[in-house]
Formats: sequence, structure tokens, C-alpha cells
Amino acid sequence: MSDTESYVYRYSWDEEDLMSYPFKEHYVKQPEVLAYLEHVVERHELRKHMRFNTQMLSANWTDEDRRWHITVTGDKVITSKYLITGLGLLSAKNFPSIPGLDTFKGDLHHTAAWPKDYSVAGKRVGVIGCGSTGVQVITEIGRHVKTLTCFQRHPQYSVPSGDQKVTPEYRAWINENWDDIFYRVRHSITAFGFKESEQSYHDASPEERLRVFEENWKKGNGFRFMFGTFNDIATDAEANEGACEFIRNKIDQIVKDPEKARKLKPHDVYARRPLCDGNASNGESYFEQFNRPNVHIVDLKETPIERVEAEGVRTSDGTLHELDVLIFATGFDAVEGNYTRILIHGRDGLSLKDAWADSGPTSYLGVCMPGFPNLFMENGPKGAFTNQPPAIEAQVEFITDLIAQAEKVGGEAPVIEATSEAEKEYSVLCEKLAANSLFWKAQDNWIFGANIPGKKRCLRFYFGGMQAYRERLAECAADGYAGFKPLAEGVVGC
Ligand code: NA7
Repeated sequence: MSDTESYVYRYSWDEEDLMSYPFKEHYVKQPEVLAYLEHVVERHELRKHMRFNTQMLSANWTDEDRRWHITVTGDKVITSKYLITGLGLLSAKNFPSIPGLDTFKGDLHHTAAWPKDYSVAGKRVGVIGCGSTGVQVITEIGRHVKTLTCFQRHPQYSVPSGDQKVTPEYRAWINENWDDIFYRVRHSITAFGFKESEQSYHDASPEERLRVFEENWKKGNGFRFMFGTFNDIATDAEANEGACEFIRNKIDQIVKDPEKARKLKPHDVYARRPLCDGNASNGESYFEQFNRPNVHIVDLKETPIERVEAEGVRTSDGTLHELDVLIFATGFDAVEGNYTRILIHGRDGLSLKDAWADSGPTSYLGVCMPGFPNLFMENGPKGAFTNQPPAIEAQVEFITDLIAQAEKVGGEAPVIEATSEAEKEYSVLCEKLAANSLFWKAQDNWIFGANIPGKKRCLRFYFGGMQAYRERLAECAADGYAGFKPLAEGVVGC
């Protein structure tokens, strides 16, 4: 389930389609996301431009012909002037290596490669990972399985999603307000479509704080709880702790077994990717699942996993958690994961992997890399930490205009390349913006590359928000594409 409201988890540029394409619930589920994309492809006759079952193996830039030479499966080489990658921010699976995994007799599944029609009903199920995905899985399956053992490393500040059916009145309101909705998306921090709070936690009385938290808990959504309650939850320690305390109290109120509640309560700063529960069709929340006698929580900080055995998972206290199925909700080798798996060589044979080895994954404006001319990354490192479709649209618009300008003034074979200085300045800006946020204090997660052993620990996003990110792109264009080298012929950059 996407935790962005359905109406802003879509393309903004086809108004007729915005008005007519249906969505049943406040949040779209995977089959609906796929159906929507297929619909857009059909509607705009895009399939003829697509080539399926074709894996990109390598891409090499050559200065001689100013072209990318892209090798794909079947030993075919495609030559192109520009290479635009859409490799996905969260798509290379993180499958942690746990001793004994290959000895497990049951079924092993990663949530990112869920087998169609596989049922967990009546089985003894283990879930490793309680992030966005784990929380959704646990909320959904608790009532169907024989036992559910949740292996949790970090407890989470999860709030209800507030998912519900879209009523005709709600849909009519959306259709009457598309312009305002997308204006708000583009001029906000999160681009989630809700009204972000302009009030400081410090300007509210204790009663008002409680009222606002309660109201937003009822409305649901993690991003709304973080950015729709008060404007300083993500930046001010005291405001943040106010939100944490509210959620911890909720956990105490909901979870009847005090031992389970203790394990489920986070005490660190609320500054990881904000979570919300799934859409349990019986209306139950994530924390309510733990009132079921068949749902157990294992705190991996107290009792880490020692190994996987034929019959299940053995933790350090000697307990064997017997399982038929082990689900890995362990996330992704995020952001650069797919880039470093492919051999992308820029100028002088430099690979993207090597270019990022010391600095960690970086870019100019989340889109371009010095040394890699005419390569444009959709959702590259240091793109906006926001609802993704609007961030992708902003990048598509920027890349399209930049290429159009190059084609206009750059002669037969324009070369568009960011400067190292621009990339460095942009990285410093990203770090400054993140350092103003409490996210900087909670670096032990995928946003900083800390979820995978051996990954460079560093910032992977632009934290200035959607409006500022769009402004940054617009300023670059208005300044004659500042930060790009002058084109070989004509001038795009300055
Ligand atoms: P996340 O958010 O990276 O969550 C992965 C979870 O798996 C998280 O709870 C991790 O614990 C846990 N994890 C990862 N490796 C291990 C090991 N080795 N042992 C135990 N637990 C582990 O991935 P999601 O798929 O939930 O969500 C990714 C994004 O997709 C999400 O942010 C949305 O933007 C959409 P941790 O909390 O790090 O201690």
C-alpha cells in the first residue's frame, strides 16, 4: 500500500484522466498502482516505445562520438545521445545473510518479490523487519495465520493509516479542486497533498497539543502526523518528544500485555521515515495485532537472531521460534543499489560505483553526475525526500527542458555535464538542510545507507522540501543552467 493519498499518487499532467480515473480507497494498493501505470501506457500509446525482458548490463560513454553505448541482454548494443535512468529508489532487495538460512525447510519470501497467490493462512509465520512494509504485512496477516512472530530490531512510531473507501462526495471534492491540490503539492514540504501545519508546538497549550495530535491520529497517515500537526516535529527536539510521548501513550493504551507494549515502544527520536499501518480490512491497527494471542514480538536488541535452522529461527536466549514461512520485510539496497550493480562508465572509463566510492552516492540536483555526460538519473541520489510522483515529475520537466535547450543551441552532438564544483556545492547544501532536521540524529536507516553492512554511511536525499527543490531546479534553468559546463557547441551552461 502506498501511504500517499491515491489522488496525489498519480500524474498531474493529464487533467481529463485525473477527473475520470477511479480510485476506490484513500490509498492505492500494489495491483491498483500497476493497473494505473498500464492504463497510462495504453492511453498515451507508450507501449510501442518499450522493450520488455531487456536488462541493461552496462553503459559506456565515449567522447569520440559523444554517445552512450548501452549493452543489453542478448549482447545487443544500443547507441544513444542521452541516457535517462529510472532504476528505482527502492527496488534492489536487501536480503540479509543470516547464518543457516539455507537450512530452513519452510518457505522464504521477501516482501518485494511476493509470489502471486501465495497464502500464509493457517501457517506459522515469522516476519523479520518492522519498517513501512513489515508494519503493513503484520497488520494484514495477523488474523489469518496460525502464529505470527515479529522479529523487531527498532520499534517504530507507527500511526494508523486512516484508509477508507472513497465516497462520491469525497471524489467530487477532489475533482473540483485539482488545481488547488497540485498547487499545494508543489508548494509544500512533503508533496503529500495535505495542509502542512504552520503552528509551532511551542505556541500551543498542552490541551491544544493533545487535541491536535488526537485529531491527526484519527485522520491517520505518518507524514500527516509528522508535518500536519506542528511545523517543528521534525526539527525541534522538544516538539518531537511531544509527538513521541503521544504515540507511546497510545501504544500503552492499545496493547494490553505490558511486556509486549514495552517491547513495541520506541524511545529514540521520531525521525526515521514516518510510518503508518496497513489497511487491515477489519479496521484494526498495527498495535492492535499484538492483542491477539497468536501474535508475538521478539525484540532483537534483547535477543538477537543466532541462526536460522531447519524448523525456524533460533534467538540468543536459546528459543527456537518454529516457523513454516519466514518473510523478509527487510527493505532495500536503496537509492544507489541498482546503479552500482550495473557497469556504468562515464568519461575516461570511470565507473559510477568508483565515482561514489569515497563520497557516497551523490549528484548535482539529484539528476546529473560530473564525469557522466548526457546521463540523467530519475530519482538519483540527493533527490527530494517527498512524495515521489511529484518529485519525479519535477525532474522529468527539468531534464526535458535541459535536453531541449541543448538540442536548440548545442549543435549535432551536445554534451551536457555538471561541474564537480556544482555537485560539491549541492552536496553541502543537502547536508546543511538535513542537519537542520532531526533526521540527522537518526542515521541508522536506509536514508543514510546504514541498513546494509558495508554501505557508505551518508545522506542520500535533499531535505529542503518539494517547493524549495522545484525552486532550485527552476533557478538553475533561469541562470542559463548554472552548474553545467558550457556545451561543446553553443552555450547551455555557464
Ligand atoms: P525499511 O524501511 O528499510 O525497513 C526494513 C526493516 O527490516 C527495518 O525494520 C529493519 O530494522 C529491518 N531489518 C533490516 N535488516 C535486518 C536484519 N538483518 N535483521 C533484522 N531486521 C532487519 O524497508 P521497507 O520495505 O519497510 O520500506 C522501505 C521504503 O519503502 C519505505 O521507507 C517507504 O518509503 C517505501 P531497523 O528498523 O533498521 O532496525
